[in-house]
Amino acid sequence: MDSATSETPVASETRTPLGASADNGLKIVVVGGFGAGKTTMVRSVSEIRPLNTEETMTQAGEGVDDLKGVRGKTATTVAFDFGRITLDERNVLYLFGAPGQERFWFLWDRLFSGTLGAVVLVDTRRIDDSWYAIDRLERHGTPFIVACNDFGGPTFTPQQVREALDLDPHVPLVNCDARSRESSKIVLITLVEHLKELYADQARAPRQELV
Ligand SMILES: Nc1nc2c(ncn2[C@@H]2O[C@H](COP(=O)(O)OP(=O)(O)OP(=O)(O)O)[C@@H](O)[C@H]2O)c(=O)[nH]1
Ligand SMILES: [Mg+2]
Repeated sequence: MDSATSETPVASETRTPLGASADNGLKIVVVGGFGAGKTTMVRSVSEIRPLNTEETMTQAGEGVDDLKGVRGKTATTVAFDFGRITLDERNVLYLFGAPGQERFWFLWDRLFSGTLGAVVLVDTRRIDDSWYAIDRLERHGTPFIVACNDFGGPTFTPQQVREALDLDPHVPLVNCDARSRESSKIVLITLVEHLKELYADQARAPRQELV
């Protein structure tokens, strides 16, 4: 198999060194169905050259990998993607993109460990492919937001997407284009804001007295 894309240049030509005052690293994972755009998002938003573990898809995967809806895809993530984005002077997000194919799902538990929150990327042409990711995150107790990646397919109202995914009303839902750095940044900011609110709510919640 050819090792594909760790040499692929990032969107920004300049590399940003990690600031000396950055002392708070937050681990975020990008999950979702096969070919939903996870690698694309990590790649477009990372300020360092991202690590991608993509391999060329070969005939050996035929009959194993479900290529429905992703014909023409030539590479797939076989371990994880890794990138970094500085939020402010102190806070840095470390981004991990999960592999989307079922045969690599066993890696997800490891990826979730120590994760503060997750982005579920959804291709609305294949909404059902997102159920597994949402289910795993809910079971793991990892907070998440949902981002519908723009593949130019039919558009659905937020309400339709929420119903199809059976989403809790408190889970933020946004549209994005994973190829765009700005759009991907908005997704990550939405997640960070959501996490802040969750932690603020937890801090406000009355403590249960021990009897
Ligand atoms: N039109 C469009 N194409 C996109 C977008 N995001 C990703 N793609 C394309 O969709 C294909 C799959 O993207 P990947 O980033 O490899 O998807 P992935 O979720 O990492 O795939 P796996 O790791 O194999 O599960 C690539 O050819 C991308 O160029 C998007 O927002 N719009
Ligand atoms: Mg990938």
